[in-house]
Amino acid sequence: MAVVRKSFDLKNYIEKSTHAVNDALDFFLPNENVKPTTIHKAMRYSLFAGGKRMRPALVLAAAEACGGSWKPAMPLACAVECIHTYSLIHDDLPAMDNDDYRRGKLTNHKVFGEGIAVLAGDALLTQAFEIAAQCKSWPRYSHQKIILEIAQASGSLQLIAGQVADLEGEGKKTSEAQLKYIHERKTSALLCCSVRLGGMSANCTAAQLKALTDFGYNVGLAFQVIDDILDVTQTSEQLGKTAGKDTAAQKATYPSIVGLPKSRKIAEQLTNKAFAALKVFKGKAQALEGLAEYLLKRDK
Ligand code: GRG
Repeated sequence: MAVVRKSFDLKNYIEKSTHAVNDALDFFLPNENVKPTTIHKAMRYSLFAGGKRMRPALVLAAAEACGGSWKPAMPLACAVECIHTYSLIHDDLPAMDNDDYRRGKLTNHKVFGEGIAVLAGDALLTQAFEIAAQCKSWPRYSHQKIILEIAQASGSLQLIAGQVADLEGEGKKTSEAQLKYIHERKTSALLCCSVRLGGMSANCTAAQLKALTDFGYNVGLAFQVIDDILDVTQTSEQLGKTAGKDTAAQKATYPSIVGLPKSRKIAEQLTNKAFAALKVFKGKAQALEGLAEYLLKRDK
C-alpha cells in the first residue's frame, strides 16, 4: 500500500475544495427564490445536503496533477456533482431503492413529493450540461469533447446501464463478473469521468489522460466495494442513509458474494492499482493519492 506523504494535509485539502465547490455551485444554480421556487428549493436541498464532494475533489486534484489549476476545472467539478446528486435523488425514489434518508437528511421525495423529486433530478442533470458548457475550450479538448465525455459517462451505456443491471439483478443469483459490470457502470464511470475532466481542464497529454483513466477506473471500483462493505458494517446514523439496504433488497454485493475479508482485500488491490497509475505525474499527484487512500479507509 502506498503511503501518502506526511507533508500532505488531506483534511485541509478536502475542506478547501469542498468550500470552493460549494461557493461555485451556489453561483451556478438559480437562487431558491427564483420562480418556480419549488424546483430550485428541491435542487438546492439535495445538492447542499452535506455530501462528501469526492467527485469534484477528484476533478480539481486531477487538474493539479496535470499542471493545471482549480479555476478552469471548477465548472466541470460542479457539473459532475450535479449529475451525482441527480442520480442519488432518483435512486432514492420509491420506484428504485425507496429510501427515506440520504446525506443524513430526509430524501428529496420525502420532503417535496415524488413528482418534484423526479423533476429536481432531471433539472440537476440538465443543469450539469449548462454549467459544463461554460468551461473554456482547450487546444486538445474542445467543448464538444468535454460534453461528450460527460454525456457518455452518464448515459445509457454507463451510469444508467449500471442502474438498470442493478435493478434487474435484485433477488437473482449474480456472479462476480456481473457484479463488476454493474460497479464499473453505476459507480466507476462517473469517478473515472471526474478525473479525466480534471485532466482535460489542464489540457493534459494523451499519456496523462491514460494514467487518469486507469486511476479513476480502479478508484471507482474500490469506491463501490467499500460502499458495499459499509452497508453491512456501519449503522444508518454513521452513513446518513439506511444501512443494510443491500441485504434487505437481496442485492448482490462484494460481501455477499466473496465475504467481507476478501472484499477488503479486493478494495485494497484496486487502490494499489490506482496508486501505480499515478507514477507518470512524478510527485504532482499528492492530492489524488491522498483522496484514493481516504476513499479506501473511509467510514461513511
Ligand atoms: C434515470 C430514473 C433514473 C435514475 C438514475 C443512475 C441512477 C439513477 C442511479 C445510480 C446512482 C448510484 C446510487 C450509484 C452508486 C454510487 C454511490 C456509491 C453513491 C454514493 O456516493 P457518495 O458516497 O455520496 O460519494 P455522497 O452523498 O457523499 O455524495
